Amino acid sequence: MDDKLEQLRQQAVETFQAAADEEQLEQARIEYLGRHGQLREIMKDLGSVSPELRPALGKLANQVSREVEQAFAQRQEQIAAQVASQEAEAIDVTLPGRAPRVGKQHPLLATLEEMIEIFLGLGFTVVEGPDVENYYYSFEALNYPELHPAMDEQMTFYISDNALLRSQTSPVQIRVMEQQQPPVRIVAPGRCFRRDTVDATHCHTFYQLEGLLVDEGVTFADLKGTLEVFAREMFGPQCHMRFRPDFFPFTEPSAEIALTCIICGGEGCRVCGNTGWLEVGGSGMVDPNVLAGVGYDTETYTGYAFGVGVERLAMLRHGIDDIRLFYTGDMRFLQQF
Ligand code: 2NL
Repeated sequence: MDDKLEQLRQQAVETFQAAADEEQLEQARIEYLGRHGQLREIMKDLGSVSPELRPALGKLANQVSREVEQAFAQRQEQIAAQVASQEAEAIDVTLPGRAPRVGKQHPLLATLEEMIEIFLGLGFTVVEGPDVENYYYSFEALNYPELHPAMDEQMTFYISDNALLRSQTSPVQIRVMEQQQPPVRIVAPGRCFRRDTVDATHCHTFYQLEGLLVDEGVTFADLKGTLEVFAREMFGPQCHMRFRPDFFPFTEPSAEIALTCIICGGEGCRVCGNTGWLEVGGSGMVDPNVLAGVGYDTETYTGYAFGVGVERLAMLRHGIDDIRLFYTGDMRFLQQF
């Protein structure tokens, strides 16, 4: 009887521990602890044991019974915990997928790259330079007179007496000319800064694309022809450029550049103020003083230059009426492109 109980204890504990799931555990419970289970069977035999041996055997039987029940309860807990953690980790493959948020190019940069692409096709190379410039490259090399309002703190951000945020990308082009003799055929894209009051069409920080071509025999006709090609490439064959006299210290003669209003096709509308034209920048023949300043022979070389506002073109391209939308980072605006 002792041996039987001992054997039962061992077998039952092992079987419970080996049960892989609730079903196997239940089978084992019926086998050992059930109403017709092995433990009950042995207990029944207890009645036929002699009275002297009965108390000791009874005690052992109770102890075995407790241990076997404990082993069952322990395994039951373990399996329950396993099931719970599996359920928590379960992946419902029938759920619709979560689309990852994919970023895309900002409309301003997309416009700038489109512009650059056109000038690359026309044989220009791209040059870049620092946002922070000194007085010489910002004004002196560009033939500004000694006291010009553009140099005033009212219009330019100064970091120190001789360090300021560039208000156009021309300094980059001056640096290139200092480094090489003509022919020069470059575009200089980049961020520029002016102390403008922010409104629907002005921002203190904006993008500009400047172009410069210096060679023998360059004329104003080359400038007009090149920009006309640019306008058509950018906005289609119906788009043309208009040149009107203007003034810049660094070009002579100078011309304002306007595009056929692409909103109304030149008919006249609210956006173009009924003129059929939209101003997008300035241009002209590089002033001989600028060429001489970088050491070019002004008897041999002439050049043209232009500067176009990137925001202006992006606004026209997409029919955007407020420049500030480019800079607020509002996803509702950006997701439209
Ligand atoms: C505008 C006007 C312009 C230039 C930029 C230039 C550069 C050099 C020499 C001469 Cl290195 N000119 N750049 C010329 C004419 C106009 O920009 O309204 N920009 C938005």
